[in-house]
Amino acid sequence: AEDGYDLWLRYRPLEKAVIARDVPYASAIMAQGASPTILAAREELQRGLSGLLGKRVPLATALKSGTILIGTPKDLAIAKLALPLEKAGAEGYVIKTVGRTTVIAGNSDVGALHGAFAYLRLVQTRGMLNSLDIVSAPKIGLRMLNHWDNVDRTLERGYSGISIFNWWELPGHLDPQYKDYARANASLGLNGTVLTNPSGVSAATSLETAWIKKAAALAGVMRPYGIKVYLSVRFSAPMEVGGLKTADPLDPQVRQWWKDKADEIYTLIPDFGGFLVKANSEGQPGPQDYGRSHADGANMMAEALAPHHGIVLWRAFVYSPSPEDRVKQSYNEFKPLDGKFLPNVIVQSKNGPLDFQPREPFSPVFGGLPNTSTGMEFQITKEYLGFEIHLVYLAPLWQEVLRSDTFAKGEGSTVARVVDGSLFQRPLSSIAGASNIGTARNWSGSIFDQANWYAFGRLAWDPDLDSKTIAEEWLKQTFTADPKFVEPVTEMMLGSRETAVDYMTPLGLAHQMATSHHYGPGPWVDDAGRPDWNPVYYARADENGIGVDRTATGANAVSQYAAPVAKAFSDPKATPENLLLWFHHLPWSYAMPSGGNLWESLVHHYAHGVNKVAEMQTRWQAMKPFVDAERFQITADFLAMQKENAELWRDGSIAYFQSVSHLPLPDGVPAPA
Ligand code: GCW
Repeated sequence: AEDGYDLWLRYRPLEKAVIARDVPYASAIMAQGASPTILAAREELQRGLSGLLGKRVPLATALKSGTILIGTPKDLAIAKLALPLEKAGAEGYVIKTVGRTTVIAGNSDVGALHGAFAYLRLVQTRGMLNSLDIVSAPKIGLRMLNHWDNVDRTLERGYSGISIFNWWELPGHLDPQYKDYARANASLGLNGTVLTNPSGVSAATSLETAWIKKAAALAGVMRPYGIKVYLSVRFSAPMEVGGLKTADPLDPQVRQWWKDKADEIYTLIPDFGGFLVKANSEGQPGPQDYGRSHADGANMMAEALAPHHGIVLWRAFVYSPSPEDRVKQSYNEFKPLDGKFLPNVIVQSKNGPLDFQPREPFSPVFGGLPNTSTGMEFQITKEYLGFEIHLVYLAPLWQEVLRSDTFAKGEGSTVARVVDGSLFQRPLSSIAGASNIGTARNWSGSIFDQANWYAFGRLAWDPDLDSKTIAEEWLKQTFTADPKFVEPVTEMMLGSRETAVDYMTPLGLAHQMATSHHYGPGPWVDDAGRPDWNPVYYARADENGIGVDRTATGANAVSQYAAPVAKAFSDPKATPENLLLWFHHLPWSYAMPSGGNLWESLVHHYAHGVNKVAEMQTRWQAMKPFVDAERFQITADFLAMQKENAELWRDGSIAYFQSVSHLPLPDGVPAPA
């Protein structure tokens, strides 16, 4: 059944005419070398091509005309071809048609494996394979998923079942799904995975010896696929796991405990990636509990990991109840520490200064820390975007962030260039996505949420890729290459994020979701337990107007950006309309550059969002002939739910804002039910 388990690695037979015309030199597979990675590449090529070509593609033991040749220059047949491997880096690849041979090569076995997956992607997306001449290398060093999976297998902010990591059965039993997980990630070129949630006790438990052995078993499955395993660690683990009386990072016993723990981990997992840490954030313990700084905490762990070449990913998602605007706190905390982190520390910041909202400006941490390796953290799981139910393709959101110009070193200092390390010539670079994977047969809860996992991985490899290209690739591999399907559905995906912004948080509003679950609307909520969790704090609507003044006359968050950006955000006329209320408190009568006044525009955005969901429904119905019953139906059902939810967002939000603005509904907008 087409339940979505195969993800984008479906390898269903191509049309006969396409095979004859476009897939030459694939009659047999000749793999050079016998490492587990080369064997994995060979296995994938055989599996993929046999499926796509509709007949078993044999392995060859001698190079014949028409064969695929895969390996590294360690092999003489490949070395003598003078391939442009100097541009492929340690993990990239060359794919080149040489005479009547398709050569797939990397400088390393993992590079060759990435090339095998890239080649299969080309075949699946109906690329022209007659005279290939491709070189590709990842632009970002560490490309990883962050699982918010608890050791009891519950997921924090997961909407797709429970954790695929079955800790109870590990290390004794390796579920075959682990290998499919590794294949899927390797197909995108991801090279790391953090197995555990940075919040809560899992980050301590997983440092116990028995659990390290479980992680080691998973590392064994990931290793051939070029994926390193990392763990989230809890700052207080020396007390909880080690029985010490303190976790003070300047205490010699504590420092020794982390060193010993690191040594133990590396004995069991020689290529262990490192630690992810959430400290002094949302109630998690941290160095500030002892009057120490984030740098003291991070550097203690970095010292323990450095002899083993491990990395500390120290999260910048730090805030506490305070009179200071929440969106300013992360930058305020880390700016004074710029340059104080050891070389194997990465400060990992969420894309925006708040919390994975449908739209936020980029976080000023990007560009603000020239002497710190600054990693990107995106959220693949859609905590604030309708969970697995709403069809929201996230690549346009991520692309918007990556292409934002920080102006940190003048024009062209995009967030992407900060993250890939090139702007400030940083030794380390990283990008992480909070995973949306669980035990659901389709992995992500919905079919279209697979596209977000896919898009994250593709952007991690190349942050300059375009959302449209990625959507087309994914659709062709996941469903069909028929343009009558791919074109309309690509368009639907590309518009879907803006649609969600419209019915949830238009014009730069944020955090209007109901308390704690964050699914439905809650603009009226002012009793979430903490002022900085109250939706009313983020809209500040009253009879005079709406929005948060973050200019110099207000919270002055604009001051955290480079001068040209700060200048634009300080002026409502120069602020992009889609961020207007993030930076400005404006009267309802404010004349919008796009027409009408602020009140009318706001209401129209909500209504427009609902109309667009209705359009998505109609469009999907027309796609029925192209999609198998099961995947068609779950998508149709979810769109119907999304439509109802969007109406609730529209009606609830408008009703609340109207109760403070006391203004009549503009023409063309239905009165709330
Ligand atoms: O978005 C918030 C979530 C928390 C999460 C936190 C974080 C892992 O509501 O569930 O905890 O962010 O990123 O640490």
